[in-house]
Amino acid sequence: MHLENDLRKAIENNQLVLYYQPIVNIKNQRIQGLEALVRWQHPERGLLAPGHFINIAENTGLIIPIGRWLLHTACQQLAEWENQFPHHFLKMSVNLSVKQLDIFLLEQLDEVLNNYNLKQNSLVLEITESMLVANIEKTCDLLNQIKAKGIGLSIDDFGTGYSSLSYLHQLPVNSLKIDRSFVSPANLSDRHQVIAKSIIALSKLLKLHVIAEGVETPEQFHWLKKLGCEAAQGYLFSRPVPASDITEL
Ligand code: G
Ligand code: G
Ligand code: MN
Ligand code: NA
Repeated sequence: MHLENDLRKAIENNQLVLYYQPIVNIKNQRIQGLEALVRWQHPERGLLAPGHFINIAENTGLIIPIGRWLLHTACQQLAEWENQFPHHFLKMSVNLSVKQLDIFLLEQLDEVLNNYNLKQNSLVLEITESMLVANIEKTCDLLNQIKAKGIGLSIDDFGTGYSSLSYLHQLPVNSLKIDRSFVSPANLSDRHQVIAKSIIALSKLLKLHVIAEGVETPEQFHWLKKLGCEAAQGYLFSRPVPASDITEL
Protein backbone atom coordinates (compact mmCIF):
# COMPACT_ATOMS: atom_id res chain seq x y z
CA MET A 1 0.00 0.00 0.00
CA HIS A 2 1.11 3.52 -0.89
CA LEU A 3 0.56 5.15 2.45
CA GLU A 4 2.49 2.41 4.23
CA ASN A 5 5.57 2.90 2.04
CA ASP A 6 5.31 6.64 2.44
CA LEU A 7 5.04 6.26 6.21
CA ARG A 8 8.26 4.24 6.28
CA LYS A 9 10.09 7.31 5.00
CA ALA A 10 8.10 9.90 6.90
CA ILE A 11 10.50 10.18 9.85
CA GLU A 12 13.71 10.44 7.84
CA ASN A 13 12.04 12.91 5.49
CA ASN A 14 11.00 15.07 8.42
CA GLN A 15 7.33 14.85 7.57
CA LEU A 16 5.99 14.09 11.03
CA VAL A 17 5.17 17.09 13.18
CA LEU A 18 3.80 17.53 16.64
CA TYR A 19 0.96 19.91 17.33
CA TYR A 20 0.19 20.93 20.89
CA GLN A 21 -3.13 21.63 22.55
CA PRO A 22 -3.28 23.52 25.86
CA ILE A 23 -4.82 21.97 28.96
CA VAL A 24 -6.21 24.79 31.07
CA ASN A 25 -6.66 24.92 34.83
CA ILE A 26 -10.34 25.78 35.34
CA LYS A 27 -9.83 27.81 38.54
CA ASN A 28 -7.12 30.20 37.40
CA GLN A 29 -7.50 29.68 33.64
CA ARG A 30 -3.76 29.25 33.21
CA ILE A 31 -2.19 26.68 30.90
CA GLN A 32 -1.11 23.80 33.12
CA GLY A 33 -0.16 21.42 30.38
CA LEU A 34 -0.09 20.52 26.73
CA GLU A 35 -1.12 17.43 24.84
CA ALA A 36 1.16 16.50 21.97
CA LEU A 37 -0.82 15.35 18.92
CA VAL A 38 0.98 13.99 15.90
CA ARG A 39 0.35 15.14 12.32
CA TRP A 40 1.85 13.94 9.07
CA GLN A 41 2.75 16.53 6.47
CA HIS A 42 2.27 14.28 3.46
CA PRO A 43 3.86 15.65 0.25
CA GLU A 44 0.75 15.01 -1.87
CA ARG A 45 -2.13 14.62 0.56
CA GLY A 46 -1.38 17.55 2.84
CA LEU A 47 -1.58 17.56 6.61
CA LEU A 48 -2.95 14.22 7.80
CA ALA A 49 -4.54 13.64 11.20
CA PRO A 50 -3.49 10.55 13.17
CA GLY A 51 -6.72 8.79 12.24
CA HIS A 52 -5.24 8.35 8.75
CA PHE A 53 -2.02 6.65 9.77
CA ILE A 54 -1.78 5.52 13.42
CA ASN A 55 -3.52 2.25 12.57
CA ILE A 56 -1.10 1.63 9.72
CA ALA A 57 1.78 2.45 12.03
CA GLU A 58 0.48 -0.04 14.60
CA ASN A 59 -0.14 -2.82 12.12
CA THR A 60 3.27 -2.49 10.47
CA GLY A 61 5.30 -2.06 13.64
CA LEU A 62 6.26 1.44 12.50
CA ILE A 63 4.63 2.71 15.69
CA ILE A 64 7.82 1.75 17.55
CA PRO A 65 10.21 4.13 15.72
CA ILE A 66 7.42 6.70 15.36
CA GLY A 67 6.59 6.45 19.06
CA ARG A 68 10.24 6.94 19.93
CA TRP A 69 10.41 9.99 17.67
CA LEU A 70 7.25 11.36 19.30
CA LEU A 71 8.61 11.00 22.81
CA HIS A 72 11.91 12.63 21.88
CA THR A 73 10.29 15.49 20.02
CA ALA A 74 7.73 16.23 22.74
CA CYS A 75 10.36 16.08 25.50
CA GLN A 76 12.83 18.21 23.58
CA GLN A 77 10.10 20.80 23.09
CA LEU A 78 9.10 20.64 26.74
CA ALA A 79 12.72 21.14 27.80
CA GLU A 80 12.87 24.19 25.55
CA TRP A 81 9.74 25.68 27.15
CA GLU A 82 11.01 24.80 30.65
CA ASN A 83 14.17 26.82 29.92
CA GLN A 84 12.27 29.65 28.32
CA PHE A 85 9.60 29.91 31.04
CA PRO A 86 11.35 28.64 34.18
CA HIS A 87 8.61 29.82 36.56
CA HIS A 88 5.70 28.25 34.73
CA PHE A 89 5.38 24.55 35.54
CA LEU A 90 4.05 22.81 32.46
CA LYS A 91 3.14 19.19 31.92
CA MET A 92 3.48 17.48 28.58
CA SER A 93 1.06 14.67 27.74
CA VAL A 94 2.05 12.16 25.10
CA ASN A 95 -0.38 9.57 23.73
CA LEU A 96 0.77 5.97 23.76
CA SER A 97 -0.34 3.18 21.49
CA VAL A 98 -1.00 -0.25 22.99
CA LYS A 99 1.88 -1.61 20.87
CA GLN A 100 4.29 0.65 22.74
CA LEU A 101 3.37 -0.78 26.12
CA ASP A 102 6.28 -3.16 26.54
CA ILE A 103 9.70 -3.18 28.16
CA PHE A 104 11.27 -1.27 25.24
CA LEU A 105 9.20 1.67 26.36
CA LEU A 106 11.14 1.76 29.64
CA GLU A 107 14.41 2.08 27.70
CA GLN A 108 12.97 4.85 25.57
CA LEU A 109 11.77 6.68 28.67
CA ASP A 110 15.21 6.43 30.28
CA GLU A 111 16.65 7.80 27.07
CA VAL A 112 14.46 10.91 27.08
CA LEU A 113 14.82 11.45 30.82
CA ASN A 114 18.61 11.36 30.46
CA ASN A 115 18.67 13.49 27.35
CA TYR A 116 16.40 16.35 28.27
CA ASN A 117 16.75 16.75 32.03
CA LEU A 118 13.04 17.51 32.52
CA LYS A 119 11.49 18.63 35.78
CA GLN A 120 10.09 15.82 37.93
CA ASN A 121 6.58 14.74 36.97
CA SER A 122 6.38 17.01 33.95
CA LEU A 123 6.06 14.17 31.46
CA VAL A 124 2.66 12.42 31.36
CA LEU A 125 1.71 9.43 29.26
CA GLU A 126 -1.88 9.00 28.08
CA ILE A 127 -3.22 5.50 27.82
CA THR A 128 -6.74 4.32 27.09
CA GLU A 129 -8.85 1.94 29.13
CA SER A 130 -8.79 -0.64 26.37
CA MET A 131 -4.99 -0.81 26.65
CA LEU A 132 -5.37 -1.94 30.24
CA VAL A 133 -7.65 -4.93 29.86
CA ALA A 134 -5.36 -7.31 27.96
CA ASN A 135 -3.01 -8.36 30.73
CA ILE A 136 -3.79 -6.32 33.75
CA GLU A 137 -1.08 -7.70 36.05
CA LYS A 138 1.73 -7.30 33.55
CA THR A 139 0.47 -3.86 32.57
CA CYS A 140 0.17 -2.79 36.18
CA ASP A 141 3.76 -3.85 36.76
CA LEU A 142 4.95 -1.85 33.75
CA LEU A 143 2.95 1.21 34.79
CA ASN A 144 4.47 1.04 38.26
CA GLN A 145 7.93 1.06 36.73
CA ILE A 146 6.97 4.10 34.65
CA LYS A 147 5.61 5.89 37.70
CA ALA A 148 8.81 5.14 39.60
CA LYS A 149 10.68 7.18 37.00
CA GLY A 150 8.67 10.27 37.96
CA ILE A 151 6.40 10.06 34.93
CA GLY A 152 2.66 10.65 35.23
CA LEU A 153 -0.05 8.45 33.78
CA SER A 154 -3.42 9.57 32.56
CA ILE A 155 -6.38 7.52 31.34
CA ASP A 156 -7.60 8.99 28.08
CA ASP A 157 -11.20 8.89 26.77
CA PHE A 158 -12.30 7.75 30.21
CA GLY A 159 -15.76 6.23 30.30
CA THR A 160 -15.75 4.87 26.77
CA GLY A 161 -13.80 1.66 27.27
CA TYR A 162 -14.45 -1.39 29.37
CA SER A 163 -14.98 0.00 32.77
CA SER A 164 -11.82 -0.40 34.72
CA LEU A 165 -13.56 0.65 37.92
CA SER A 166 -12.75 -2.61 39.68
CA TYR A 167 -9.01 -2.13 39.34
CA LEU A 168 -8.77 1.61 38.93
CA HIS A 169 -7.63 1.94 42.53
CA GLN A 170 -4.80 -0.54 41.92
CA LEU A 171 -3.45 1.23 38.88
CA PRO A 172 -0.73 3.82 39.47
CA VAL A 173 -2.52 6.51 37.43
CA ASN A 174 -2.60 10.21 38.30
CA SER A 175 -5.49 11.49 36.25
CA LEU A 176 -8.60 10.73 34.23
CA LYS A 177 -9.60 12.49 31.05
CA ILE A 178 -13.36 12.62 30.61
CA ASP A 179 -14.18 11.65 27.06
CA ARG A 180 -15.59 14.55 25.09
CA SER A 181 -18.86 12.72 24.37
CA PHE A 182 -19.84 13.16 28.02
CA VAL A 183 -19.41 16.92 28.04
CA SER A 184 -20.71 17.74 24.56
CA PRO A 185 -23.17 20.66 24.53
CA ALA A 186 -25.94 18.32 23.38
CA ASN A 187 -25.34 16.26 26.49
CA LEU A 188 -25.57 18.90 29.18
CA SER A 189 -29.06 17.65 29.94
CA ASP A 190 -29.82 16.06 33.32
CA ARG A 191 -29.89 12.62 31.81
CA HIS A 192 -26.46 12.86 30.23
CA GLN A 193 -24.58 14.86 32.79
CA VAL A 194 -24.79 12.01 35.28
CA ILE A 195 -21.77 10.35 33.69
CA ALA A 196 -19.49 13.38 33.70
CA LYS A 197 -20.60 14.18 37.25
CA SER A 198 -19.85 10.62 38.33
CA ILE A 199 -16.38 10.68 36.79
CA ILE A 200 -15.56 13.93 38.56
CA ALA A 201 -16.84 12.51 41.87
CA LEU A 202 -14.92 9.28 41.31
CA SER A 203 -11.73 11.20 40.61
CA LYS A 204 -12.08 13.08 43.89
CA LEU A 205 -12.68 9.90 45.88
CA LEU A 206 -9.67 8.20 44.30
CA LYS A 207 -7.58 11.40 44.61
CA LEU A 208 -6.99 11.60 40.89
CA HIS A 209 -6.76 14.71 38.75
CA VAL A 210 -9.58 15.14 36.28
CA ILE A 211 -9.50 16.81 32.88
CA ALA A 212 -12.50 17.35 30.58
CA GLU A 213 -11.90 17.00 26.86
CA GLY A 214 -13.71 18.65 23.98
CA VAL A 215 -14.65 21.89 25.74
CA GLU A 216 -15.89 24.15 22.96
CA THR A 217 -18.31 26.59 24.58
CA PRO A 218 -18.38 28.89 27.64
CA GLU A 219 -21.50 26.98 28.77
CA GLN A 220 -19.55 23.75 28.94
CA PHE A 221 -16.77 25.51 30.79
CA HIS A 222 -19.08 27.02 33.44
CA TRP A 223 -20.90 23.76 33.86
CA LEU A 224 -17.62 21.91 34.46
CA LYS A 225 -16.46 24.60 36.85
CA LYS A 226 -19.67 24.23 38.85
CA LEU A 227 -19.15 20.47 39.05
CA GLY A 228 -15.66 21.00 40.45
CA CYS A 229 -13.76 19.72 37.43
CA GLU A 230 -10.10 20.78 37.66
CA ALA A 231 -8.94 21.20 34.11
CA ALA A 232 -10.25 21.43 30.58
CA GLN A 233 -9.03 21.07 27.04
CA GLY A 234 -10.75 21.99 23.81
CA TYR A 235 -11.40 24.41 20.99
CA LEU A 236 -12.74 27.02 23.45
CA PHE A 237 -9.12 27.67 24.46
CA SER A 238 -7.24 26.50 21.41
CA ARG A 239 -7.11 23.90 18.70
CA PRO A 240 -3.97 21.79 18.53
CA VAL A 241 -1.36 24.20 17.09
CA PRO A 242 2.33 24.15 16.11
CA ALA A 243 4.91 24.76 18.85
CA SER A 244 5.62 28.33 17.72
CA ASP A 245 1.97 29.29 18.39
CA ILE A 246 2.23 27.92 21.93
CA THR A 247 5.37 29.95 22.61
CA GLU A 248 3.42 33.09 21.65
CA LEU A 249 0.50 32.13 23.92
O1 G B 1 -5.15 14.86 16.96
P1 G B 1 -6.55 14.36 16.82
O2 G B 1 -6.55 15.51 16.33
O3 G B 1 -6.98 14.00 15.43
O4 G B 1 -6.09 12.91 17.29
C1 G B 1 -6.91 11.82 17.08
C2 G B 1 -6.44 10.64 17.91
O5 G B 1 -5.18 10.18 17.48
C3 G B 1 -6.25 10.99 19.36
O6 G B 1 -7.42 10.71 20.03
C4 G B 1 -5.15 10.08 19.81
O7 G B 1 -5.69 8.93 20.43
C5 G B 1 -4.44 9.70 18.54
N1 G B 1 -3.10 10.32 18.57
C6 G B 1 -2.78 11.60 18.38
N2 G B 1 -1.47 11.80 18.53
C7 G B 1 -0.96 10.59 18.84
C8 G B 1 0.35 10.12 19.11
O8 G B 1 1.32 10.87 19.14
N3 G B 1 0.50 8.78 19.37
C9 G B 1 -0.56 7.93 19.37
N4 G B 1 -0.33 6.64 19.64
N5 G B 1 -1.80 8.33 19.12
C10 G B 1 -2.00 9.64 18.86
O1 G C 1 -8.37 10.87 21.87
P1 G C 1 -7.44 11.93 22.09
O2 G C 1 -8.15 12.49 23.31
O3 G C 1 -6.09 11.80 22.57
O4 G C 1 -7.43 13.11 21.09
C1 G C 1 -7.80 14.36 21.19
C2 G C 1 -8.53 14.63 19.90
O5 G C 1 -9.58 15.52 20.16
C3 G C 1 -7.67 15.27 18.85
O6 G C 1 -8.05 14.73 17.66
C4 G C 1 -8.08 16.72 18.90
O7 G C 1 -7.91 17.37 17.67
C5 G C 1 -9.55 16.59 19.25
N1 G C 1 -10.10 17.73 19.96
C6 G C 1 -9.46 18.53 20.81
N2 G C 1 -10.28 19.50 21.30
C7 G C 1 -11.49 19.28 20.73
C8 G C 1 -12.75 19.93 20.83
O8 G C 1 -12.94 20.90 21.55
N3 G C 1 -13.76 19.40 20.10
C9 G C 1 -13.60 18.33 19.31
N4 G C 1 -14.66 17.90 18.62
N5 G C 1 -12.43 17.69 19.19
C10 G C 1 -11.38 18.14 19.89
MN1 MN D 1 -5.19 11.96 24.33
NA1 NA E 1 -9.13 11.62 24.44
